[in-house]
Amino acid sequence: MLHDCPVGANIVVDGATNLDYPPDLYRFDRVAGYVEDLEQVDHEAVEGFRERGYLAVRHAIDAQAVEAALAGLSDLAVRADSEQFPGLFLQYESWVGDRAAEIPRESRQDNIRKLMSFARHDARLKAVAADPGLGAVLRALIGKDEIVMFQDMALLKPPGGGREKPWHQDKAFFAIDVTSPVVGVWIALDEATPENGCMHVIPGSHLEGPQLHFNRRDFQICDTNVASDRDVMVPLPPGGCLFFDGLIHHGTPANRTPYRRRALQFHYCAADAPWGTDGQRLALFGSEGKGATC
Ligand SMILES: O=C(O)CCC(=O)C(=O)O
Repeated sequence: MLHDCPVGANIVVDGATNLDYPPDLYRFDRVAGYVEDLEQVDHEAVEGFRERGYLAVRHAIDAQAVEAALAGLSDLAVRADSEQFPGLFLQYESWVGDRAAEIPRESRQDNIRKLMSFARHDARLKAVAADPGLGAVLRALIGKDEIVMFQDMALLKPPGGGREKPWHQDKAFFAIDVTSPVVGVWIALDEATPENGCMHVIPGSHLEGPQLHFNRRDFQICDTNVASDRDVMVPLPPGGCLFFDGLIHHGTPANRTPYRRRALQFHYCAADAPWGTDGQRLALFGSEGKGATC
């Protein structure tokens, strides 16, 4: 395991933009295989997930659910206000700096990078998290009948440089016992393309155990420790989804297009999964991750 992460290889200098990261950190020449819809997820697909650490489904939720989710997100972005929506968390893009209060409500959506803990505030978004078809696949992947969603977030990656999410493992952010299965589901609401920052994964990397993460552009795997030569991208149409293991190495490059790339991401575990302490998480994934959110 790498115990150091040279800052020079991870661009964090003052004045760096969202587009400043090593140009060869992501590969754009290999695309994941897919199953067409949730009903096609059979024993073989579940076995493939165990082996590769991910399962891509081209059509998971229908166009009506996508429209409803987008309307829910737009409403929340406009109305977000911590008194009205306790627990709702907004993270703005770096270009906003300390000017968040000056952004007109209608333009917030194109300046927000992340909106967290929304499901309890909007029935349209909650309906996606509770979709029975997604639930059936999640139960099969987790291997338990009783599962819980423990984190919900929307990743908006705005047009014109919405920032990269550097390579990471999601379990680096959760104090769940590291041996308990965690499955994330990432649902495209706009078409997710190589140009606007679709998901990238390293197949099989979930079997390699926890990796040290470092606070560089984010709490991330050191750029020099990423197996970019094994990178597979997962472009998706709106309504398509990616199920992925909580230990798989994954990331998304910046949005270099003038179009939105909005996605929902939910994390699930068994209802009886044991949770550990933050200290145990930091001991496995790196002490620089105190207070980090996925
Ligand atoms: O949608 C994105 O840009 C990145 C999502 C992701 O991998 C995460 O937040 O853990």
